[in-house]
Amino acid sequence: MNYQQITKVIKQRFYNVRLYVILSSNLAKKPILETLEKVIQGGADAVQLREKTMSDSKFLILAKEFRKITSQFKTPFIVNDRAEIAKEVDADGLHIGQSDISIQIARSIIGHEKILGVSTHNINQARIAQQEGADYISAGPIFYTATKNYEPAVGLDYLKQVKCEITIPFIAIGGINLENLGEVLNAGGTQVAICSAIICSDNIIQTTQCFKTKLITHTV
Ligand code: 3NM
Repeated sequence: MNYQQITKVIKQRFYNVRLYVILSSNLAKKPILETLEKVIQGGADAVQLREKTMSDSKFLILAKEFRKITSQFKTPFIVNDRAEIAKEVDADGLHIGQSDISIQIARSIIGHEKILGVSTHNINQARIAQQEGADYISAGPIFYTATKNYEPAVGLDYLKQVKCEITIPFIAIGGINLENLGEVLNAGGTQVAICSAIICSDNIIQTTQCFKTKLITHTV
């Protein structure tokens, strides 16, 4: 397979991503690269590096390490927010928020072969992201989360709306843990992004495995 074919396969694979784990070094209990290896071992289908306060130079070094490890395990690797770095380290994709660069600019930097994800908090944003060419959206925060405490929880109704209308993959996010995962699944959220419930847990591998098992064994 040539490079473009591989990227196409990764884009297709995003439809099958059940467990998407978001990693931030200021939240993780263990060193960040150890955390990364453990979430991959536990069965994460994709990972995102999200470092809101780190300098670009430090982020670049870390993103290169992430690229090495994720390539080894063939785990899709998405960079949060920093399009130029996503391009430089040849990440599989970029995730942008509503107040980051536009979808058009993001696309012009990373190209059409890479995955582009967009955070959405209401159905209008979801419609626009889909129209403008996002490969997936995140929908949330479903529940209150200290990880993004400035964004009010939107609840499960938003997820149900997205499920009815949106045709690209949608990832439920925000305050999801092993206790409330069932509610998300019952509302139609079969793809989830998890940060603190996994990276702050005492046993990262086991917690990741528990999420994965619940996700893949759920039947509607
Ligand atoms: N984005 P946790 S919620 C990074 O709704 C992020 O756009 C959100 O972390 C959104 O699993 C969120 O610890 C935090 O709640 C996810």
